[in-house]
Amino acid sequence: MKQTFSLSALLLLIPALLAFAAGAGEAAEDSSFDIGVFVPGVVDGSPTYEMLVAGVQQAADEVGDTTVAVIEGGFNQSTWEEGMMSMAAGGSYDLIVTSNPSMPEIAATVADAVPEARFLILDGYLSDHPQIHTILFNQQEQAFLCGYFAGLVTTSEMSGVNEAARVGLLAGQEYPIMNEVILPAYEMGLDAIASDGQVDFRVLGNWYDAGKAQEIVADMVAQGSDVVLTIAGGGNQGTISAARERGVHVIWYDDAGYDQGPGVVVGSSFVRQDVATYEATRAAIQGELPFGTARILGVADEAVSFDTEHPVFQQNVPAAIGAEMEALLERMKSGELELPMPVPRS
Ligand code: RBF
Repeated sequence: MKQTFSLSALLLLIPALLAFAAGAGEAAEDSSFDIGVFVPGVVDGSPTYEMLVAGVQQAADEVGDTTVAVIEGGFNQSTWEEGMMSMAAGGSYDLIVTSNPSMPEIAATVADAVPEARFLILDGYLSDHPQIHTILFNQQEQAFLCGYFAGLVTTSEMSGVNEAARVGLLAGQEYPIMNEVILPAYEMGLDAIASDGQVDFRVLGNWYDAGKAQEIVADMVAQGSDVVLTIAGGGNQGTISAARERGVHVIWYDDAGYDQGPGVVVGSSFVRQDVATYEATRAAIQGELPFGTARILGVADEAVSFDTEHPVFQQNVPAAIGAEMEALLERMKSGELELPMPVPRS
């Protein structure tokens, strides 16, 4: 059973719910295992959240006697802590699942107020809270793969490619992992192919405005970018439109996004957020998730990769570039090229 709620209705209930916080453990008393998924944003258009919900749902379907409620927190980030608090204090959920690097800190505050609550957080890191388990992906590897691919494209004979080794990165917003890991690793990957390469880094300012994304990317192309990595949620559709109009190329990030814009999205890294969520949710239902610990998964765990097998990739990208990407993945898997994910600061 799956239900989707909006956050605003829940927020009205917070004072009453907090009064009953002591009863939060009661969810465990009925026979079903009840899961609440808190989506910090909206599901549609953000591959990271689509995979989160799919992973939880798959675990629930397989194990049985499990309910799933999806609550979309929306784009006003200042309301997320209240939203999580109302979910936890209501005591209806045996497990709250959420995702993004800002959520561990929010969940820790909520967990301290509601000691019975348990949290599984994807795409975040917190190693020492006894009510929280986190799973982070090695974005140093992932963004390096994208930068390396951008370098191969911008120095290729592919259509729409100019002389300058200039490539783009559009981010929904700035945050520590974006500024300190993704952007530098993307630059490092580009540098490995084109030492004179340059990254044009732009920020959309939200995770939904495809119209504004289209304008920004059009300007990036006018300034010489011939391939753009897009990490902007619903804004990604604007990146695709601008690139299609101007005959340049897009790199997708969280899931294998070739079908989003066949022929425009020419390369895609991906993380197995769906698989990691599925496995961890299943473990939680079975009482086996190690709360109080944090994991980082990467290329060697087959949790981060670059999809060179999709027919759209093979049609649009010269075979030599595909071979270079496969060789790079091999070097990462074997440990010849080590790109450890820095443990994020809180
Ligand atoms: N990524 C999305 O695709 N959609 C979002 O709505 C979204 N919201 C975010 C909000 C915050 C506060 C932060 C720190 C990150 C957000 N991300 C979002 C980025 C996401 O966590 C992840 O870094 C990227 O998807 C790259 O893997």
